[in-house]
Amino acid sequence: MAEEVKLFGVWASPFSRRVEIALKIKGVKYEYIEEDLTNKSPLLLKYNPVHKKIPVLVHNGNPIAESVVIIEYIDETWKHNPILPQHPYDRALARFWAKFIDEKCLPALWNSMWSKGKEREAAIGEACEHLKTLENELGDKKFFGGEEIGLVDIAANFIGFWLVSLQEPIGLELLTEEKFPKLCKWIHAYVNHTAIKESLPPKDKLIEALSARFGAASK
Ligand SMILES: N[C@@H](CCC(=O)N[C@@H](CS)C(=O)NCC(=O)O)C(=O)O
Repeated sequence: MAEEVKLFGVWASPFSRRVEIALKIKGVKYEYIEEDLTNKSPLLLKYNPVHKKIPVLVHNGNPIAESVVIIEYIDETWKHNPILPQHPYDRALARFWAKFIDEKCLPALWNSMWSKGKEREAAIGEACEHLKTLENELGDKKFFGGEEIGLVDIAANFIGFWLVSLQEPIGLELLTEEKFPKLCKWIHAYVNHTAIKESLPPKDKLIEALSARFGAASK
């Protein structure tokens, strides 16, 4: 049966880009549908009635929401070029770190970028602590997944591209070579990986769009 794979996303979203990276790693062809989050389509609301968020992957008519859940689904459906490790313990560790990124790192990084005053100061302190934890977890590996990109690398795409693209233009000095040499080395390998390179948004357009939307809101 011919596969039907559709992705509802937003070009500037690190979450929909995560799914695109996973599909590219697997070499799965897909139809991409850009959503307007200010005017969500009836299809998005139908496919993700609980969260009403992108990304949503629709595979042969079956919708799947939440980026990490989608990546695991992709990995189980197309088994070549594995994204999660094979051993149950290693799989558990990969899920643990992906969860740490989503629940701890991303909120602190987001608030470091866009909140104000004392809240911003506190967020920067917290974000530094979390980045240190990730730096230690990465150690001397090329990727969090080892020699190849894995779940944790894909989950960390906000750090690998969004944070490093935006921090300087918005006057934030967070992820520096001096403080995080291993993460900086990882970022270099990450953005030069073929599947990643093909899945990242244009940097200038991203800076412009996010600064206009969230920078203005935080003033
Ligand atoms: N935990 C979700 C987060 C997805 C998410 O936050 N999507 C945002 C865009 S970046 C969204 O659709 N927001 C619409 C809304 O909140 O109304 C995932 O990993 O997929």
